[in-house]
Amino acid sequence: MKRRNFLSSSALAGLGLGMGCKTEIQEEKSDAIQTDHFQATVVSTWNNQKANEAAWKVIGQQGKAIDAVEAGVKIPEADPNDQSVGYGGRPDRDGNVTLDACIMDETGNAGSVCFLKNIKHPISVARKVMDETPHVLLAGQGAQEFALSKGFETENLLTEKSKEEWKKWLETAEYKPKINIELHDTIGMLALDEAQDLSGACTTSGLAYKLAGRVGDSPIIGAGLFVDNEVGAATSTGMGEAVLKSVGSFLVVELMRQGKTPAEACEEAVMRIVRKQPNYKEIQVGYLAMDRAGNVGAFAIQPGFVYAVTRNGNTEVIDAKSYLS
Ligand code: SD4
Repeated sequence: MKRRNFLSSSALAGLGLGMGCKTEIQEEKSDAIQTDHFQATVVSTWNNQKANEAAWKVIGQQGKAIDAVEAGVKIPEADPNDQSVGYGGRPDRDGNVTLDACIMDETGNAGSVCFLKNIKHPISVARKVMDETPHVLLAGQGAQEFALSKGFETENLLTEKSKEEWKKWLETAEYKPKINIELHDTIGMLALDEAQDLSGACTTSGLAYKLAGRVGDSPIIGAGLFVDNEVGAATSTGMGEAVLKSVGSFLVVELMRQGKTPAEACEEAVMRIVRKQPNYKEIQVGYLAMDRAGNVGAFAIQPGFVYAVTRNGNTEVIDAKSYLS
């Protein structure tokens, strides 16, 4: 068929006018995973109980998952003692704290920022990118200018503690990210609300002492986070390069679409790294996933990855299984 004919007939079909039959969209079989029941749930990477509690405040009052995940991850973003996220995050090797974050809602809308400096809540800037621009990802100076135009204020995010540690690191300046230490505490959060809608958020200061300009998986839709309301959602933590190279969170969701449980999907996505990336023994990657019924699963390369699950207002911290022991 010539392109123009194809376009006009598909446009007609799109309007349902083609042959008096269903539209193409209606004809396409939905691959939504069927659920008899579901349970509103909040999950997040690492021991982020306080973040879960903040998210649950929204979910428990019949609020939306998208508002819950934003409220949740803002807790570690504002916490100076969390040195992997927001204020207090460890800097790059030039001493600049640069932040990455993304957010995705039940409709598939997404917003993200990367290489953002001096703004405490990158997740809220990402939300504004999603809600108030036609774009998905804003970077660096442009992201900061956008944030300022939306009323965010600049502030110094480098705390004395992170500054001192960075100065100590400069004495040797050996760049070897340490498993579960420097790769610890990035928050990826997934929430399922009482309307059975899923959303997710992910926010980080990235790898400590990274090269200036380095961006990891956390702000990249499909890598650090992916949400498909018909199937489930996934997020990651650890060595972002390994996740980027395998489009990890998208992979986890697609594996759930094919019938794997959240735990099985996370394990298979980890195995993809183990099979294809020769340095897997030296790195950590953890995946966390939830299906649209609220079932949760996780898997990591190395031991030590934990995640927090909240249901009915009660939070439990669980050890993820891992490939290496
Ligand atoms: C990154 N995935 O920038 C992040 C780091 C991380 O806990 O997860 N830290 O690669």
